[in-house]
Amino acid sequence: MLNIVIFGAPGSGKGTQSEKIISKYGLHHISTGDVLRSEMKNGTELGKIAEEYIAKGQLVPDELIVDMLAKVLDAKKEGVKGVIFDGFPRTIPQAEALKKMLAERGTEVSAVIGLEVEEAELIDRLLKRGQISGRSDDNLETIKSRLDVYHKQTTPLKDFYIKEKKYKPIHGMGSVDSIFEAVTEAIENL
Ligand code: B4P
Repeated sequence: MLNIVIFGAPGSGKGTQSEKIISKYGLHHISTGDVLRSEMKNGTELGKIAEEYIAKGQLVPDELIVDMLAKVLDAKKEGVKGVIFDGFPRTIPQAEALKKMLAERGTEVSAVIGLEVEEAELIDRLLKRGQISGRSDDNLETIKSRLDVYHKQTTPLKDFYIKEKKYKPIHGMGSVDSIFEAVTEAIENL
């Protein structure tokens, strides 16, 4: 199984590069952001709770995310070659939960692709997306709190995965295709 975690700040290109990885390697895509947005659209109990956190740029509590992820993982199609985790894990407890969940299913994280992008570029991309996405979190105030949350709660994961020898840094500036070339090279070298 090829299990890839795509890691990076909001706006670093996780969703964008995930789409390309899926087409090339036939992996199953799990984006916690997409699942949460679908729950919000359907007005579920989880969606209502998530909406409050997302609109403020905060992370949805770990226990809700971990339960949600376990269900999505078990619902995936049989026979897939692996999974791409997009936007998960975002905290150390989530990373520990993922390790345990995968070990229980006889597998593990193969690599963590870290998209490294300068802050000004992140803000620029998200503001641009905000003009068309209609997302409640793509406005300047919420983007700033998302970046703050990212620095405080998510960046410690980089060291977690460096210690596990799984972290592959990728220069995430430039064209989508040139970044994908670097991503592909990292995957081919696993
Ligand atoms: P996500 O949906 O994961 O949103 P994101 O971090 O903003 O990343 P996204 O994938 O959308 O952006 P991308 O970088 O691809 O999460 C949304 C919220 O849900 C979180 O803030 C949190 O509240 C909650 N949540 C999700 N997962 C959670 C978890 N595990 N735990 C707790 N809470 C959770 O792209 C951004 C833009 O840049 C796009 O418009 C794209 O077109 C553009 N772009 C990409 N690459 C580019 C390039 N090379 N050049 C120019 N533009 C580029």
